[in-house]
Amino acid sequence: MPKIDLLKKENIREFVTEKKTFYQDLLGSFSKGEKLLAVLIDPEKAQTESIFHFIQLLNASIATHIFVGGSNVDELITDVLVSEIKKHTQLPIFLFPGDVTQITEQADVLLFLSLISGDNPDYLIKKHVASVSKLRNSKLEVIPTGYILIENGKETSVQKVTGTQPISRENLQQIVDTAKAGELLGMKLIYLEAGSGALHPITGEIISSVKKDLNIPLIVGGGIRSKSQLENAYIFGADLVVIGTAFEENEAFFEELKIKPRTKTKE
Ligand code: 1GP
Repeated sequence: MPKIDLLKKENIREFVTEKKTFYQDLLGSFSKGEKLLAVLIDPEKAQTESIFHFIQLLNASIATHIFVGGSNVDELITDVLVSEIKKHTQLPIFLFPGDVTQITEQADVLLFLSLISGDNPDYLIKKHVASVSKLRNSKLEVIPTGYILIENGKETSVQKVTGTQPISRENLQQIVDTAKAGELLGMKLIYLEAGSGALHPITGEIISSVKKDLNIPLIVGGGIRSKSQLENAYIFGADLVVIGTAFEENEAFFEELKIKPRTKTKE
């Protein structure tokens, strides 16, 4: 293997300017067993004018990431909202888009979601192809993410918008195999989604079964409304938890969560 002379000026510059990607940061946290929390902001529900107060609470909380996305929003709204959020926080902003129209350069990362629990080609490849003209010269960091919708007791907007059926909560093997297929296809993250406002969050049994079989980080979201549900998701193996509705409906929830989510996973 050729040796790199670290004392050579050109090599030093290369070494110093190499910036870690957001995905490398995630992997670093996961390898240390750190637990991460993303607050989801839906541009359809958030008011750009009053977002400052919400972001202040968020900054003072245990949140480590901000996700922005929703089922029905256009580019302009998302663009304005993300640039406003960015003015008030240092936290990384990840796009969690419901559609190509929500891709904006203002964010740091694009979760390039494939809805692998469903069979709608639009959400498996067509929307991705349609987004390439926006992404070809983009500075956004794109992270391919396997998105798996699991039945939660009521119909969710993802289900309605995509016209796909979620996987039954009872069908554990199907869920585990779908997540593994996502990893084998080269996806960098798996997101287990119960749906916004879900009646039942993803169960501990599902989280731990998927986690056991997976070599990439696991995101869990949908219907998490209490500190104990959040802790439960971490204990069973979620690396990053996403919460939206609970913060939207009750800002005091930021206060209730004042514990550091840096606990180790149950072995
Ligand atoms: C939805 O997983 C996220 O896509 C968050 O769900 O709004 O129920 O927290 P909640």
